[in-house]
Amino acid sequence: MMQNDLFRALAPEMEELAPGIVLFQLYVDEQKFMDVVKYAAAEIPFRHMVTPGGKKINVAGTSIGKCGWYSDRRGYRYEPKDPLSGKAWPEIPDEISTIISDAAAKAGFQGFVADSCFINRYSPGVRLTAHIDQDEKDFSQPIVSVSLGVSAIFQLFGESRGGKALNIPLHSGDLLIFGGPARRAYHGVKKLENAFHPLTGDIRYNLTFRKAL
Ligand code: MD6
Ligand code: FE
Repeated sequence: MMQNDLFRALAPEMEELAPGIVLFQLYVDEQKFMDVVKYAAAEIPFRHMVTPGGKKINVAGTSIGKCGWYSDRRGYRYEPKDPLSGKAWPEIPDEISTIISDAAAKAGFQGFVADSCFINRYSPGVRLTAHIDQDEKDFSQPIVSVSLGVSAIFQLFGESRGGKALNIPLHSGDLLIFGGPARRAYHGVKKLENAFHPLTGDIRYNLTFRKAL
């Protein structure tokens, strides 16, 4: 038996870590989601966008779905097509969409159907500064995150950026539901350590499934 299988058999399937924050450890088939990352990047490669203020975003991103999260001098928004290539974002595969909706339902978010998935790519040393995801229309809808490759520490703050964070280690195959009162909380990811994972080398990927429209 693989170590992950043993762990999966012993650990609870899901655990509420804070109101609206539900962690499913080693929940997804990593290869299946890695294939999604490759399929996305083959169509529209990862790139470093810039903030409206003109700062380069160190986490590289791409999207799949009916729309994709985008940032440039014109602001943060969801775009129906990649503004750079003019191409539509590749679709979210049905099988993937079902896995995400099922997990959301188990955590109490029945009827969640993602219309967008933003994919983040972290190299060693890269961190994600504290932010709130607020470009989506309906905050009663959760965001569902899937992590792949090198582990990272996800930090949940509260109504402000500072203060003490709840530190949540996210490992390859973990799925995190981010909804309810936590949906408007500041959160970020600590600097990625220089480590090796057989699936991704020194990289961490994170896929966030949203209902944006
Ligand atoms: C990451 N995740 O884990 C970044 N946002 O790399 C996020 O920023 C995030 O995981 C909203 C909801 C869930 C998330
Ligand atoms: Fe976020």
